[in-house]
Formats: sequence, C-alpha cells, structure tokens
Amino acid sequence: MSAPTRDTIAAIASPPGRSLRGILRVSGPATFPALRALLAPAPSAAGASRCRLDLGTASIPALVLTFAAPASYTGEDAAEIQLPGNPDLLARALDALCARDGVRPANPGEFTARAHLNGRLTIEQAEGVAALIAAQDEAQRRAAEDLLTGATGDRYRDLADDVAQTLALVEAGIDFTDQEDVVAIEPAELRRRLAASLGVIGTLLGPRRSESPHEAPDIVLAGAPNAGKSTLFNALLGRPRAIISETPGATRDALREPIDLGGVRATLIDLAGLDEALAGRSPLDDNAQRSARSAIAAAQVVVVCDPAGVFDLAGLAGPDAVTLRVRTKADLPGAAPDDITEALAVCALDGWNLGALRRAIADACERSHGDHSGAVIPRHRAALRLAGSGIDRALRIAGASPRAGRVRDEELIADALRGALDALGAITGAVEPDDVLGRIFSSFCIGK
Ligand SMILES: Nc1nc2c(ncn2[C@@H]2O[C@H](COP(=O)(O)OP(=O)(O)O)[C@@H](O)[C@H]2O)c(=O)[nH]1
Ligand SMILES: [Mg+2]
Repeated sequence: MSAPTRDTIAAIASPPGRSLRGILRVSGPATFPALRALLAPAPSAAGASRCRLDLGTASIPALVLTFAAPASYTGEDAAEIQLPGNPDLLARALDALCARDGVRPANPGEFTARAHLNGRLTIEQAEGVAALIAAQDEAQRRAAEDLLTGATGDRYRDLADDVAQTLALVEAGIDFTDQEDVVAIEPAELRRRLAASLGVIGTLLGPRRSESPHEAPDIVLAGAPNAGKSTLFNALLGRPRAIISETPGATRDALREPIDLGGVRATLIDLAGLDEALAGRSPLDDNAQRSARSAIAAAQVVVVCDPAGVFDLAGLAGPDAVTLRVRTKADLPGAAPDDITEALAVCALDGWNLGALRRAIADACERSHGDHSGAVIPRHRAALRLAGSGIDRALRIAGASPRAGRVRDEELIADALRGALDALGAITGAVEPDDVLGRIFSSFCIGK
C-alpha cells in the first residue's frame, strides 16, 4: 500500500456480466500515452471524446472521459473508457491497456487508495466510499454520506483535539512538578474534561441493549437449493469447507464455522436449501429442512441468497434478526436491476463485491446487538471503544485526586490518554500503520 504510485493502474469498473455499457478505469502517468496508442482519434486531455478502440482484430466504438492531474478522483491523470458491456470485450480491452508500458491491473480499492495517498480523500472519506457501496438501508447510506462529506471525520477530529488538549494540560503539570504554585489543570476541571470526552464517545457509539460482553452472533446463509450458499460460505471463510454441487440438495447438515469480519467475530452457518417440495420425501430431507428452519429462526443475522435477489423467507427469521438480501451469481445475467433494489450483488466464484458483503454483514452483526444503527462502521466502533476505555481509565485514576490543587499520578493519566489518542488517530488517519491501510482498501472491489 505504501508503494510509490508511479505505475499506472487499470481495471474493469462495471459489475461482471453483460450490460448496456461497461467501464474501464485507468489512472497514473502512463494514462494518456496508453490512450493515444489504443484510441483513434486521440481523446482530448480533459473532457469527453468519441473514439474507436483498436483491439487488433476489431475496432470498437468508445466514449472516453479524461481527467488531467490533479483534477481527477485519484489526483492523477485518469480516464474512464465506456465500451459495449460485453465481458469478453472488456477483458480484451483491459489486456490491451495492461500490455502498454507501465500499465498493470489494479488491486482492490487501489483507485481510492491513491485518492487518499494523493490527499484527495481522508481515510474516513475513503471508508465512506466502501460503506456507501455496502449500505443496506437509509440509515447506513446517510452514515456513509456523512463519512464521505467529512462530517463524521470532523466529529472524530474535534474529539481527538479535546483529548490532545487534556493530555497537554496533564503533561504541563508533569513538566512543572517542582514548581508547587504552577497548576496547569485542577483535578475537578480534569475530571470534567474527561467525562465530557467520554460523553461524546457514548453519543457516537449510540445506545447499547446490554452492557454484557457481546456473544458471537449467528449468521445463517438462507435460500433455495442451488442458490450458491455453500460457495459463498467457502468464499467468505476463505477456505473450502462446504461441499459445492450442481445437483441441488448437497448440503444437509448445518455447518458452523467461526469467522472474523474485520474485527467483528461471529459464527457463519451454511444450511440446507429451503424447499417445500422436499417435505416428506425422506427422513433425512425432513430433518435437514427442520434444522435449517430452526437455525434461521435462532440467527441474529440472516443472509438471504438468491441469484434473482427476490427469495422470500416467509417470516422464518426471528423478530429481532437483521436480514440482508444478496444477489448471488452476479456474473450470470439475472433479474432486471429494477426488481432487486435492496440486494447486494456478489460473485462467489471470482470474489466480486465480497469485500462489500463482509462489511455489510459486520454492520448487521453490530446492529443485531442493538448498537446504534449502522452509523459507526465496525473499525471506527472498535477504535472508539478502545479510546473510551483509555479515557475511562484516566478518569478513574484522576478520581483519587482531591477537588483542587495538584493532580496526582499525572504520568499514569497521561499514559492512558496517549493510548486513547492513538486509538482515535487510527480512525482519522493521523496514525496510519500499513496494515490498517491494507485492511481498509482490501475490502474494496477492484475498480474502486
Ligand atoms: N456462475 C456462478 N456459479 C455459481 C456461483 N456460486 C455458486 N455457483 C454454482 O452454483 C451451483 C450451486 O452452488 P452451491 O454453493 O452448492 O449452492 P447451494 O445449494 O445454495 O449451497 C454450483 O454448481 C456452483 O458452482 C457464482 O457466483 N457464479
Ligand atoms: Mg449447499
């Protein structure tokens, strides 16, 4: 992720499968030389041009949008090439681009990573892009937009500024420890500041149903036989655990596996496909149907899998369960987009959009705990909790000081506050360990 961005990246940015238009995205210094080599007439330096793309054996009509650095999404020279939405054609056009000097296929999230590294997006805005793709309802969409506009980032930065100022006051006390008459901050004022910061964190995290530690929620994959549940199960786990079969009815026993979704721990469960026609056919099938229904009824998160995106659970899920609609096998031509408004399209075979699905499931797990509805993404929630526990520790230590005079144990308080600041810094990007960056952008889809 910290590699220099001197090479030029290219990717197919439209969803897999056939469509009216497909989009190739290119970004980096070799963008314009590559375009000039493949397109005639050469596109203008900024704006829209109608050209033809030369693929050796064929010449294809292309609409090309060009953006000169720094006025582009990534901050680099960049272009979008619109072609007829034929997967084979798009793959050949991508190959032709990547055959040019200095051009290579993009990694997941790499366009947005560059936008961040070039100062076009803050780290939380970049996460807003991913959150918007994964958003499942209006509250999550609004939260993602708050991330994108920077409104959420401003709130985190104000909080971090307050904590940093408290820390500075405590540290000033340590520096003047031999001057009894210099008091940078009185204990009562320190406690007020710490309590105020804790209040802000509490508001950001939202109400909790219980204070008990979270149990790993159950996530079931539900749907008809052959919907692609077992394939998705394996793809989410990252290892072949369930049997995949073209013949419907391959999965009979529920499979339960622990899964870590970017810090959110849960149990992922693959079930037999629901099928009325199987009732009474054999004791084994009866059993599988019954256990699938009871697992769905008990689950906190139900992922409804259907290549058409319309499968009806018929009230099988529990009243408090969070339901996610997933359009499986998105690489195949499926239902018309109008019919599948709320379904997240994924392809478990090539992993397309699985990052967005992992995020959506992690958010659903958080919501199933009664945490504030999706307004805080899981990575931020974890960091806020960590910051909160540091400030809470500082507050407990400060509680041992009398109301007025000197604060006792200033070093311990400062240490707890430094931990809290580090946690907040990891949200706002002040601290950017490579692995945080890597984790954020690897959950994007290619072309974003
Ligand atoms: N084209 C395509 N086929 C898929 C995808 N996911 C699963 N399949 C195929 O669909 C069939 C049924 O898959 P499986 O996971 O066993 O479905 P389940 O019965 O719902 O568990 C198998 O032949 C899979 O290879 C996908 O994303 N794209
Ligand atoms: Mg199966």
